[in-house]
This record gives sequence, C-alpha cells and structure tokens, in this order.
Amino acid sequence: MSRGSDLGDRVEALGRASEAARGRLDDAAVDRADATVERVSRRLGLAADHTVVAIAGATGSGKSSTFNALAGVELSPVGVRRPTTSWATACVWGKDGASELLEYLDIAPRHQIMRDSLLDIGKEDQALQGVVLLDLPDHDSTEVSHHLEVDRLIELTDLMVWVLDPQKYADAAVHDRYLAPLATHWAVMMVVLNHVDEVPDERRQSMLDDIRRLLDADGLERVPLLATSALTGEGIDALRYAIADRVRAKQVTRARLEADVRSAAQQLSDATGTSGHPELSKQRITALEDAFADAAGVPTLVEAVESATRMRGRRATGWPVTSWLSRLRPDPLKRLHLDLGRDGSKFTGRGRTSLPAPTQVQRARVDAEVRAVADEVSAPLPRSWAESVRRASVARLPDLGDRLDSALAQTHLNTERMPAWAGLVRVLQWLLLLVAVVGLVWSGIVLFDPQFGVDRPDTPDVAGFPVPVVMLLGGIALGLLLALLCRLLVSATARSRARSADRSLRSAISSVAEELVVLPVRTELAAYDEVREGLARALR
Ligand SMILES: Nc1nc2c(ncn2[C@@H]2O[C@H](COP(=O)(O)OP(=O)(O)O)[C@@H](O)[C@H]2O)c(=O)[nH]1
Ligand SMILES: [Mg+2]
Repeated sequence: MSRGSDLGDRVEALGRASEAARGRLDDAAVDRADATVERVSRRLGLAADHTVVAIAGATGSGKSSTFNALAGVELSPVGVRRPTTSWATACVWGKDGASELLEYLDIAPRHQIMRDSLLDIGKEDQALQGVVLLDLPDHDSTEVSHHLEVDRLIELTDLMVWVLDPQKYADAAVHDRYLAPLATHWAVMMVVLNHVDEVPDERRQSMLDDIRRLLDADGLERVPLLATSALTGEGIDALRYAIADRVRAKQVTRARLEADVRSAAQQLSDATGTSGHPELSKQRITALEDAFADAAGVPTLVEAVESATRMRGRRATGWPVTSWLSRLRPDPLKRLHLDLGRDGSKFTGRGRTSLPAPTQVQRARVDAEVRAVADEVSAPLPRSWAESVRRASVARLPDLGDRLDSALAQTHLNTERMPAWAGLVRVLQWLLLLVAVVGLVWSGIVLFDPQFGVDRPDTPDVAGFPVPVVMLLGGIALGLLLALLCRLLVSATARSRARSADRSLRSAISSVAEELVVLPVRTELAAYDEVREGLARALR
C-alpha cells in the first residue's frame, strides 16, 4: 500500500497529464480525469480521522436493516419503500472532525446521526469508531434521482458494502451497472448475501458459490463475500468486524483514492495509446525548408546575386572603355529591390521584396511537405492527437508569405561592395588607360610634328620600339589582359557570394520553418510525451 506522498504524486501526475491532454483528446475523457483529480485532492485535504462506509443494494435487499443491525439501534426506517427516502442516512461514530467530511459528502444535518449523542455505548461503538456509515438509496429504484444520488455517493465512499439478496443476487442491474465497472476498486469493496435465514441450510453453500462465480466474472475475485441475516443477526458481528478491520488499518481511504486515480489514468491512457512517436527527422525538415526556399524564390535570388556580382565586378575591373558601356544594362538585384542591405531595407521601410509570388506548384509542394512533417511523427498517435498535430502544423501557414518575404529582405546578401582588390585593379586600369592615352597623344605629336626628326632628339625607344607606341599598345594590351584575368577572379567571387547568399537565405528560411511548423509540431509531441509520462507516474 502506498504512502501519502506517493498518492499525492500520482494525483499531481494525473493532473499534469490531463492538462496537457486538454484539447488534444476527447473532452469527456479529459473532464473525467480532471474531476477525479479535483475530488481526490479535496478528499486528501480533509482530516483523515473518518472512513466513509456505504451500504448499497437493491430495494428490499436489507440495506436499512443491516445499517441498523450494525449500529445496534433502529435508526433507519426499515421496509420503507423508496421513493419516500431518496436521500442517504449517515451514522457517525466519533463526531470530532466529521463535519467537514459530511459537508464533502453533502449530507443534510437532518440525515446525520451522531452515535456519540446516543447514550448506549456498546461494543459496536468501539469497533466502528471513526466510521461514517451510509444507508444509500436503492440503486434499482425507478426514480432517476435515486440512481444519481447512489452514483454520487459511491464516488465519494471509502469502502463499499454491496448487499445482495437470494432473489436478485444475479440481476444485471447490479453486476453490469456497478460491480463489473468497479472492478478496479476491488480493494475497497465487500459483498454481503443478506436474508440467509430464508435460504435452507443445504442450499446456502451452492448459492454462495454461485455468487462467487458471478463476482469472479465481474473481475472481483479478491472481494470478500459474507453471509448475513439482518433479521436474526447472523453474520452481522462478522460483517462489523470485517468493516472495523479495514477501517482500523486506515488504508481504505487511500486505497479508494488510489483506485480512482489509477482508473482515471487508465482511461486516459487507453485514449492516449501506449505507442511512442518518432522524432522529426533531419531529412524531413530539410525537405520542408527546400520547399519553403523554393516558394520564397531563393534560387532566383541566388542567381541574381551571382549575376549582379559578376556584372559589378566586371564593371569595376574591366577595361574602362568597355565597362562603361555595360552600365547601360540594369542591375538584377536592383530590380528585385534587394540591393539596400540590412540597414537600407529598414531605412526605406521596404520589407517586401519584388520576387515573383509562389506558383501553384510551389504552394502545393509546401503543403505536401508540411503534411509530410505531420505524418512522419503522428502515424502511431491516436486519431485525435494526430489531428491536433496536423492542425498545429498548418495553423501558422497563413503567415508564411509575409514571414518568408521579411526573412529574405532582412538577410544580408553582401553584394554592395566588391572586394578590395577590385578597387586596386580599377586604379591600375585607369593608370594603364592613362599610359595608353599619353602614348596616343605622344605618338600623335611625333607623327604630326612637321619638324619631326630635324632638331629634336630622337624619340626614345625600348628594344627598337618607340616609347609612345609601346605606351599606347602596352597600355591597351595590359588593360585588356588584366580585364581578362579579372573576369576569372570575378566569376569565382560571384560564385562564392552566390553560395554564401544561398547559405544565409536558407538559414533565414530555416528559422521561419522552425517557428511556423517545426516548433508547433514539436509542442504537440512534447504534450503527448508529457501526458504519457504523467500517466506512467500516475499508474506506477
Ligand atoms: N427474513 C429476512 N428479512 C429481512 C432481512 N433483512 C431485511 N429484511 C426485511 O426485508 C424488508 C426490506 O428491508 P430493508 O432493510 O428496508 O431493505 P432496504 O430496502 O434495502 O433498505 C424488510 O421488511 C426487512 O424486515 C433478513 O436478513 N432476513
Ligand atoms: Mg431502506
């Protein structure tokens, strides 16, 4: 039998599980678990001095007679046909601390009998100290309010004594409606065959065997079965001491509450299922990100980064004469409004890019990948839970377009500046051009000077070539050669920038996928784990 802290722990675990299951499992199942948590917590909060023992049974089985016989005085009217008595009568032995409990049981003061207030203190009273004995309404009454009262009090009772009689002991009314469903509570039940004085001696044993078989079929193999006659008093002492034994051990209250917690946890567990779930795989998430990237136009952008870098690099490092001409072509990034960089986009308040809207095919791919994410983890989950995973996976998709746009716009693409070497090359190109122009002018002067070769010194030469010509041709040739070399460098730079743009864009997209889909799905799975973990603790 468990200690107090253990039961408290189980209740708390059940409470957590039902909280995490709320909205993800059938409401009725969660409500039942919640009600159990509340009732058990309330009962645990009451003073533990009293034990509630209820006498339940069909009309005429002898509940009131047994109640009186246990009390040793006529307290409850015998032979009264309900509906006149739709309430339960309580007899309290040892009234200190019982008032809270009676309030919890919701039994009106006029239906309470304080055994201490009666003068005849006999052996009955010593045996049953600390007992609150309830004479319940008939469970087979035609009045619905009686059933409800019986059901209500049976929930709150610590120990149940079911009174059967020789005529109706096999009735489905008691077995199907009460005994079998309460099989989880076998530890806090007793069954009594009353009216045994009416059963001939030679038939008693076979009747008791018959009842035993029925109880076994109900799942109550371990429930004690006694024979009594409230009329002759036969077996009443045995019943009283059987009750007193259970009460004295101070275990029935906790045993009852524990059975409640277990059975509520079991029901919730049946609804939750026992299978685990797979974790989201890296491949699934990558496939999702790819679909997002595609829909967001990442490939288009990466291409634009590459061609823009190439174009600007060539302009910067190309031969100045031809690169000037290329300025007439539009810049691909400017066209996409992505050229402003991180601060630029803030500054201009331009969050949106002008990438083309995703096509139908791209949208369908996004939907399929999101569904695949939900399906991958929820296949072994119960239907309602799988449904809540799916709901969570799509719940934030309406934000997707905006989130992708702003993620892209805020990604720094590193396209504003060419590397430092490009600047040097540019200076060099202009110098070379300058040399070529000087060479050109000088050559012109030499060619068109009428006094050429007369009184001027010879034009200097290098290895037999006149310097102006070397300057002109060399400047042009070196410029073109440098431009050609730089084309290779620029291409490499463009490719590497495209790769790094692709990485940054995908990482931005990855956070969007994480926030909009992966996290919501994982939250559902975490709730599922929490429920299973809580139920395992409650059922331990
Ligand atoms: N012969 C016999 N009659 C009993 C016994 N117990 C109760 N009765 C009678 O059965 C009738 C119904 O009893 P009662 O205690 O009112 O049953 P309740 O409806 O379950 O409360 C009354 O007339 C009792 O006198 C018993 O053990 N033997
Ligand atoms: Mg009665």
